[in-house]
Amino acid sequence: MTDAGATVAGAAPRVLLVDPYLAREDPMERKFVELYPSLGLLTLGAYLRAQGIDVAMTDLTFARDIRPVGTRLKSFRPDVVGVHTKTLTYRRALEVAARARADGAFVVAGGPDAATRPAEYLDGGFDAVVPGEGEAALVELAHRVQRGQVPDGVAGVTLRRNGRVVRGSPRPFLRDLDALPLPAWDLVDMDEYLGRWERSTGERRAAVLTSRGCPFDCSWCSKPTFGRTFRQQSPERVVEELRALQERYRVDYVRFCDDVFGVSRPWIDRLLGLLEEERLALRWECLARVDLLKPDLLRRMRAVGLERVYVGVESGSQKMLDLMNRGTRLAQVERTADALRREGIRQFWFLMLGYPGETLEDIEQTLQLFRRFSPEEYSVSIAVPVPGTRFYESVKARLTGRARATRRAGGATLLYEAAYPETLYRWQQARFGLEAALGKARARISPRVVERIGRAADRFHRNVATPLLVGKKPPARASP
Ligand code: B12
Ligand code: SF4
Repeated sequence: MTDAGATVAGAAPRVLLVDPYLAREDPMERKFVELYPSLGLLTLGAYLRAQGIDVAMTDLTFARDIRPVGTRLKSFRPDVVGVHTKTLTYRRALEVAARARADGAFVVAGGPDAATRPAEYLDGGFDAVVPGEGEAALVELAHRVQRGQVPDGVAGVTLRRNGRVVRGSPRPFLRDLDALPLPAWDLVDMDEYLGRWERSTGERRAAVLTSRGCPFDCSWCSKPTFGRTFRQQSPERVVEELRALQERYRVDYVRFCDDVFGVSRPWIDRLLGLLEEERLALRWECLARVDLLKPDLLRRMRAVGLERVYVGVESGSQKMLDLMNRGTRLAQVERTADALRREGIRQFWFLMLGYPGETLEDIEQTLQLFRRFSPEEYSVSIAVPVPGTRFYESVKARLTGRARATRRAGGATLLYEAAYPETLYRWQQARFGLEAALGKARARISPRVVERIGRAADRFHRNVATPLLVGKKPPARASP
């Protein structure tokens, strides 16, 4: 916890930002989640400050419970408490709201979860929700609240009036991301974040965002905050942020957190050129699309420190990629996977099972693709129909009624009546697990032994597991 933003005299509104994510409560934290402070809140904090607002932040990431919020409420006495929301932290966010309201603060929620279900946050104790981009909306709201006015009619703010949910008119997105100040890193305990990274990897890692939104349109993707808009900072502004992280915090590894990194080729060419000139000696990783990662680009990226790429491969069946409206081709997946291997860049594949239209044969194609390229890391999840997406609309009459995928299940819960029972998908997930283990074993034991184990597993899958879980044999062509 930090005490940045302590009381300053004057008439400026006082805003306390809260991240209600407690790492110790998150069963997946140790396995999957990489700890970085919320860039949304750090940017909001910097923007509010630049507008003359007094800002403090309570980041619960390393806390034991929400008590630090109470302490900060007493010392800072904010007019407004702004809480960042993710589905995972829903309950904690409501607790924070109750605590802050008890102290007389106006409580507002923002972030991806509140954006998808504002009414539930209003019913749960929040005074208002900012479902979209937060900067300008929060500034106006804070001034209104500080003057003792109800912030209804403020563009981009949703609240309840006489029992009805009232949405302010949409607020235009910020046009120039370069105009945003650098994130207010001092609002959180950067030493704790960086120290943890240093202890576990030897690197001082930080997250950086170069753009907002994504221009692509995958059918299952939920984009409640920025929709299909896409804006990016100039490469010069990105380098300024990287330099600041190096100079102030000795950061030597960066995760670019953009939904898709390097959407525009001229933009990425310019950034790589600057990184070459500046010789920042940073290593980095990003998430990108196989259609954008051309081999010559990967070579240049590698030369300026790219270590790892997350790629949304999703399926080994072109039919499924088309149904998902991914806009990618299997040939691009193959070309990219080959080029990544050649350049010595780690690849992390995202794969998805259970999307409507998928047959056992499609799943088999995905497994075969995985077997061929053996990515260093991967995640294979069961498709989650998120409200507001075309996928959700297409299956909403077939929802199983089981709430959202639980955290512990980690994408292993089937939320709608798909082609096969949940156990079949779980079994298929286990097959990918075995495949990954065999891929790693190839370096240590004879490839012939590895192949034999793979073939035995395939036979078991075909002759025992599939009939047992699906109730019938898969078509002959589905068999490898
Ligand atoms: C980078 C990223 C990460 C990084 C860093 C997370 C971090 N600490 O910031 C890592 C990889 C660690 C990560 C982890 C997880 N993530 Co993540 N992540 C993202 C990603 C790609 C970008 C987040 C970001 O920086 N956005 C840019 C900033 C500027 O936007 P923003 O945070 O939304 O904030 C703006 C507005 O929402 C609003 N706002 C936000 N908070 C508030 C608060 C107030 C009071 C107001 C007024 C406004 C406001 O104003 C901000 C500025 O305009 C998003 C997808 C996306 N495009 O947002 C997913 C996303 C946020 N992650 C998601 C998830 C599920 C997770 C995990 C739970 C996944 C997991 N594997 O376990 C963990 C949770 C970890 C945690 N600490 O909470 C989901 C959340 C969905 C949901 N409904 O909850 C998203 C939306 C992806 C998705 N589509 O599924 N994530
Ligand atoms: S899945 Fe990725 S590429 Fe597709 S729309 Fe969503 S953010 Fe964009």
